[in-house]
Amino acid sequence: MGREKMEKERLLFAIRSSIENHCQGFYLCYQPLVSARDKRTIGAEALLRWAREPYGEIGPNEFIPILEKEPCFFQLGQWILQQAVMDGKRLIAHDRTFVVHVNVTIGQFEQDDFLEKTLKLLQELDFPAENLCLELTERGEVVNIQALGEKFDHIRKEGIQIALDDFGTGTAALHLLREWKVDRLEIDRMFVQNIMGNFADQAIVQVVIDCAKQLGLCVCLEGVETEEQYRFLQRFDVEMHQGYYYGKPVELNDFLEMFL
Ligand code: G
Ligand code: MN
Repeated sequence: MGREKMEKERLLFAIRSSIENHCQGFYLCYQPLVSARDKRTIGAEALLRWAREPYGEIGPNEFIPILEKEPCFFQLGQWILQQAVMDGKRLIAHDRTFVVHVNVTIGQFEQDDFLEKTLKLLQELDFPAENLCLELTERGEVVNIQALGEKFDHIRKEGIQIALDDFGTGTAALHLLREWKVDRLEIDRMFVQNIMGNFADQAIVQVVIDCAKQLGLCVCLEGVETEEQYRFLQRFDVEMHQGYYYGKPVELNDFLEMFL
């Protein structure tokens, strides 16, 4: 085994042990979701972090794609939801319409008892379903589109919102809008990054927004980084923005102080 691969294995071993040890070492950061019109913070996306010496702070992109197929991942997924809802209690205390966004993998959605467990959590923590939005990333392959669509229907019937994350980067993006009813679309930052100088990006973003509007979905533009982008993006009629221009992910106490 090469040195790099060995180090990766060691890191994954440490992360698995963390999960088995009541998810010690994991914590959540929150990034603001703002109203595109007045920059008011109207929600937050919970983003997972893991930190331990000597590895330092590790972001989810380094381990979720590898761990998400393993049984231990469901424990972590459940921990994330529980932690985000607990933190969410403090967030909605400042603003009753505040929405907490949590990333959920296809595998988690597909678990038979996912909805049941989520509703139990909301009930136990006395957290309104309307203040929770579950984001599905397009990264993974959806095997049974119809079954997942029915899952979404059940989830939404309970008042929980569903968002399609990183929209436009998957393999069947537009086709999924035909199959599923969801509440929000988050247009991936790859279309926003260079939008000011790129006519194709402008055209694509406009088409997706038009489509979302006709289907009655809320749209969020991801990855807004500068004042110039913010001004340029005003030409698009969307509800929400997210990006470093408004705020980077920070821990809950900092979030409360900085954005609410
Ligand atoms: O796709 P998703 O919504 O899960 O993306 C969240 C990720 O994107 C986080 O890792 C966050 O740090 C990153 N991110 C959020 N805003 C920006 C931004 O303005 N620029 C860049 N480069 N990354 C961002
Ligand atoms: Mn997300």
